[in-house]
Amino acid sequence: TSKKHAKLKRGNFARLSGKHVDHFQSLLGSASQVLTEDLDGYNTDWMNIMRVSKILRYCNDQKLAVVPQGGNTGLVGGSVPVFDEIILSLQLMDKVISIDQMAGVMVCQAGCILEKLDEQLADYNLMMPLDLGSKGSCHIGGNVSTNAGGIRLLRYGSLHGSVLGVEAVKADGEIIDCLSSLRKDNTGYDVKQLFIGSEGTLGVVTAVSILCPQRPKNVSLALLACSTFDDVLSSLKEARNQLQEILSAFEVFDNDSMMSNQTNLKLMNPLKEHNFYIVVETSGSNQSHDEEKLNAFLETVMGSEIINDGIITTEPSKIRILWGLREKITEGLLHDGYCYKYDVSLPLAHYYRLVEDMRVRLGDRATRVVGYGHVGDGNLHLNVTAPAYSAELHSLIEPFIYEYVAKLRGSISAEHGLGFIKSKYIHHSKSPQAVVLMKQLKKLMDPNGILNPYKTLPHTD
Ligand code: FAD
Ligand code: 2HG
Ligand code: ZN
Repeated sequence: TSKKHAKLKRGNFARLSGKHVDHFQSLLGSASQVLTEDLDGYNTDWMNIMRVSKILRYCNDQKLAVVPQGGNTGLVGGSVPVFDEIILSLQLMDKVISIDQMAGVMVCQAGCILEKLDEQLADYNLMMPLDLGSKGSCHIGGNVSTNAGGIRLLRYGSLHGSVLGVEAVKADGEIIDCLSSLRKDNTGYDVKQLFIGSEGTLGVVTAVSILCPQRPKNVSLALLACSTFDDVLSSLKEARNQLQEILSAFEVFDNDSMMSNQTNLKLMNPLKEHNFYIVVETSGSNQSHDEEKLNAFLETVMGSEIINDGIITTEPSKIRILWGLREKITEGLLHDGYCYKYDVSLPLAHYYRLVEDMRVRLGDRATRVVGYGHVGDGNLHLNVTAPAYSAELHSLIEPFIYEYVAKLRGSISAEHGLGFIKSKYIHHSKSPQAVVLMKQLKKLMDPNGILNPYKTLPHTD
């Protein structure tokens, strides 16, 4: 402490001795209630951003490379070292700084776990504006650094809109305090946006201010089944039209995904077998109004035979089980052995054609070629599984898939980022001029290139 406050004179207090500790122990009735060791968590306030700053300044001076790490749930190899980079974990920076119920704004440190934040917000009738299958492990700092999408983007938009402020540390240790909680602030360039989605290559995010929507009073979930992808699109159109402001998720998965759930995770399909399954969720504040809308939607899609089968529930435990069928696909596929993962944005008319074309291309070399994802946002997850990694299979998928997506002016990474494994394909989704500008920004903000090297930007050219 004397170092922390070099100019401050200690008051005329007694020094803590064994005698005092004994007394506290007798007052509290147990030795374990008086801590005299491992006090770092108590002695360091939430301002331990100063430590991040000092670490980075030192690493920059010494030219030591650093990988910022959150919950390590990223799917593109961005959160782990490629060689011997130092891992800077944000795990201990896990404090909520403030929750303003009236404004619906939460400020918290980067290492807070997404699901825990959402649980805390429930006490204020608020919720996190994003929800991902990895919510039990991923950090808000990781979410911001990857600009994570997930199942609520359809309703609440991307983090580029709901993140109101960011505090970040640059490679040289300089703290950039853009931790505003204002909805409107057009003063100069919106610097915080640089840290959203830049995968730890421009700075380490240490705190975030985020706009949190009102928590809905009623949630209903329908699992629907249909035979063609055109039926999926017709249902989406109808859901948008009839459910409007209460539509909170619209997700799709194909029968191959359902089969993987059944075989690999022993999850039961509550419906008869169909080619496609859709999860439609509504959330609102007036039960009878919400139910009336959902029922009218279901009558339309079932009456016109767009949808052939379905179940609907408002019971939280059943909602969780049904969501599990969609959210556990990633986990289930890993049981096949090796999984090649693609996360693309495509015009809806071409969304599922890519999966069909890939199936034809790979034939029986693949165990499964599955398609699922956030169809309401045009985001397809195409996963190919096989018993083990094969360079031959890999070369049949790539660069074919990236060229396919580029031709349709889609994105080769809709929500997972480029990380290490996709950085060299950036040109398929960004113009050469845009990539040059990105490199210039990187040079400006991290001249020694110590932050997450080999990630996001192509390192071969
Ligand atoms: P990490 O994996 O630790 O890091 C990811 C990247 O961010 C790395 O480049 C890392 O260097 C950087 N980073 C992490 N923290 C910081 C920080 N504080 N400052 C600077 N850089 C940092 N993603 C989606 O978008 N939508 C989904 O629906 C979705 N579902 C998923 C479901 C499952 C089962 C799994 C395993 C993953 C899913 N993901 C999804 C991917 C992943 O969960 C997200 O990318 C998430 O945002 C990563 O957060 P994290 O804290 O785990 O970050
Ligand atoms: C999801 O939406 C995730 O389930 C993971 O983004 C997708 O594993 C994948 O490819
Ligand atoms: Zn996803």
